[in-house]
Amino acid sequence: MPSPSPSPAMPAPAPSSPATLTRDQDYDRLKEVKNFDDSKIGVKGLLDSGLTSIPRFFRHPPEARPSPRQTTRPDPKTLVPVVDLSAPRSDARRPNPPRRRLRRVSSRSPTMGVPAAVIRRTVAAVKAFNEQPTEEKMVHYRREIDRGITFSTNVDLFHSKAASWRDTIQMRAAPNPPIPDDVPEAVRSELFEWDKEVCRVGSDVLGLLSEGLGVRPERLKEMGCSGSRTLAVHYYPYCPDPDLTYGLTSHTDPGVVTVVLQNGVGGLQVKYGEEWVDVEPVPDALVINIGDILQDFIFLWDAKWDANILSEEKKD
Ligand SMILES: O=C(O)CCC(=O)C(=O)O
Repeated sequence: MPSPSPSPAMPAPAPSSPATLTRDQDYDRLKEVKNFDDSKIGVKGLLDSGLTSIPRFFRHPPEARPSPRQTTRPDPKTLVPVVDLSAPRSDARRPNPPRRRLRRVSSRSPTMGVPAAVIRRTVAAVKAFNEQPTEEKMVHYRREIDRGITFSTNVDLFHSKAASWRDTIQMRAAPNPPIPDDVPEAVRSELFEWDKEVCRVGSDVLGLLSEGLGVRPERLKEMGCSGSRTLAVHYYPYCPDPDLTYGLTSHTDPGVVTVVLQNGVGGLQVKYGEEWVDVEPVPDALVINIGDILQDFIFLWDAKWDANILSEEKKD
């Protein structure tokens, strides 16, 4: 249940009344960010403290704010193909597909084999964790990843120009998972269970992508693409000023592939040319995002690795 009670350690985020925004030289952003981080209450705690407008350090500059919704956007269902991975598969090697279109794929029910009950349990546990009273949750707030698990507001809080409206549990799941006792009890079994499913889905997807690239299904895995996994569990609380900030700013993912469970929540967008296009949630589907490493592999493969990869294939 959401906690209506203010946190005992509530910082004094700059009230966002116009009076506090008059003189830039009076504004110490770093101090405000540090006060907030030291309070350990997170974005949800700020909201529960009763604030009605977001603190200044969450406000993005006018030129970088979400633009008003456009009406003539390409159909995201065409842009982000929905692929039913539960359909029977042929063992035949797929011919080289148009590779540059492999930007994002997703699948329909059954969610790449992830049982609906696992999805329900994971989402419920994450919600319960984030919506527990601030005082109980703040004991888990830490941004050092030494134990393989963090819970904080924005990993880049001290580096970004403007903060984003979300709290995140980050768990390094492989190759060195945290010891279970370091994972908050409210999400412990669920995150490990989810990771097991994602590991299998990731392996499946890497197999399909390998085939799509014209090599053996095991090839990307053999190249070390499945060796490490990080779970980023975002919680986006209600935002009183959604036009002034983001839940998550524009980025590409640094890894190989990202498996995103949208939980039926809209707001995710993908860049298409110069436009940002909504990725409407599809019931029972996961979104697969191609990360930087895989994107680089695809380019390199095209540019100069083809010969090597294919001769490797012939040796097998
Ligand atoms: O929360 C989302 O919808 C997207 C998450 C994401 O893009 C990320 O964690 O890199």
